Amino acid sequence: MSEETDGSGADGNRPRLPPGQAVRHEHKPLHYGRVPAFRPDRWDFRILGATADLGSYRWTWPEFSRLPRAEAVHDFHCVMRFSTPDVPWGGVSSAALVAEAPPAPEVTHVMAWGEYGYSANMRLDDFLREGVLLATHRYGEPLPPEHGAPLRLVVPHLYGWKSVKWLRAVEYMTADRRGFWEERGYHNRADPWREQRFSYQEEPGEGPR
Ligand SMILES: Nc1nc2c(c(=O)[nH]1)N[C@H]1C(S)=C(S)[C@@H](COP(=O)(O)O)O[C@H]1N2
Ligand SMILES: [Mo]
Repeated sequence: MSEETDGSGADGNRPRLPPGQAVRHEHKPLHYGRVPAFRPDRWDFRILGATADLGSYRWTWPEFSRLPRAEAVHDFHCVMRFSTPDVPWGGVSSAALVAEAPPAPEVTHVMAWGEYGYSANMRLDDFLREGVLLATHRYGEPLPPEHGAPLRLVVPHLYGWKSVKWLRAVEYMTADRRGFWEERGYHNRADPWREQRFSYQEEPGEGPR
């Protein structure tokens, strides 16, 4: 499991699961809306917003497939109170991608954009956390369509809704803005170790107004 998460006890004896979670091994797909079809000739991935050179960046599927590869094994925590232990992912690390498309110094947050306008916001340091992947593979196989093919974000130290499936863009932002579920009552930060499930739990400074 990830050792990167916040909330470890001072004694280091952190429980295996965040509070209020139960193990579920099957990792049944969970999402809002339809599963989009992947058309490689029409697919692209973009980095938009406040880049250092003010331009936007675009990768076709063959171009994205040539980026340096990374692998990581993480527990996956859904806000619906189940956790799937030890999911192996393969893809491109967020750090490797950001190195190709540097953000302006003012960038504090990113918005991850999926197909059909699904989105999730997070702090830049959460996006760049060790272990965060733009994943193309899971359990050594290409992602199944319902789990986000061809590309999904994996942010294992935050609740699962931040791990945007069918990822198409990352927007660099100079201020925080709520994504799809964050606008609908879910917590802006979503740290499972602090049980940050709902927006009413937000402390001052944990979310935009
Ligand atoms: N595009 C998109 N990504 C999404 C979702 C969604 O509805 N749409 N649901 C999120 C939620 S709530 C969870 S728990 C995970 C589930 O990932 P899985 O279906 O691969 O288990 O995907 C996340 N990514
Ligand atoms: Mo979820």
